[in-house]
Amino acid sequence: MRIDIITVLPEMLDGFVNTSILARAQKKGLVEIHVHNLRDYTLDKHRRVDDYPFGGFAGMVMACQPIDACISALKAEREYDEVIFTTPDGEQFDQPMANELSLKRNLIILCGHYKGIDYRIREHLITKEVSIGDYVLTGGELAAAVMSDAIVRLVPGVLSDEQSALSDSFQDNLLAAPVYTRPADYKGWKVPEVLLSGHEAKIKEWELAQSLERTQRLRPDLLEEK
Ligand code: 6GU
Repeated sequence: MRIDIITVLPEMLDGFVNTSILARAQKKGLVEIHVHNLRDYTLDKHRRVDDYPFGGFAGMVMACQPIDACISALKAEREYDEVIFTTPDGEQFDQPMANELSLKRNLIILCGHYKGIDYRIREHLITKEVSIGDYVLTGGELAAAVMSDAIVRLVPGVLSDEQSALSDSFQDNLLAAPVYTRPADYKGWKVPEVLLSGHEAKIKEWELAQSLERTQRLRPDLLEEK
């Protein structure tokens, strides 16, 4: 899978893209993440990518030309399954959306900024508008990073144990059960006895009961849906 992220702040994404699981996934050849600086595509001699809004509103608006030029250059190289725009008024990103997007081949994520982008870009080039939650960020870079992380870890082979993505919180609308490691007794804080029993069926039963209890207590809304 390949993700192309278009941004005015590439340095915000560099660390993320070249660190940890994402870096390993790229080295293994499982995913490619390319970050594009929108300023490289502007025809403006001052490298500007935004302009004043028509109508005299406050704030700046990202102009059509650089965005169109960048997306067109990418599309000339390969077909894209989705051209995503990060915006607080988009569809709410969640685990089902991450699952769906992890099955795609090529994705573009355009990071929103300033007051917004010229609406014609949204009408003509964007295929999906996504928000990561009901709060406002200064730009779409963190949203693009959140989405890329959630998507890439689902690509087969990225996580060492594929089970570990399938047993995530949310994959079955249940929160995950607590986990523990050695020592079994730390300063008198004890690991639940059943986990030390070696009794596999009992452990599975405990795990499900914990998941249900935690979901009921912390996220009852997950049990109500559908
Ligand atoms: Cl995708 N962008 C911005 N700027 N703010 C957000 C968001 C996106 N999702 C939640 N808040």
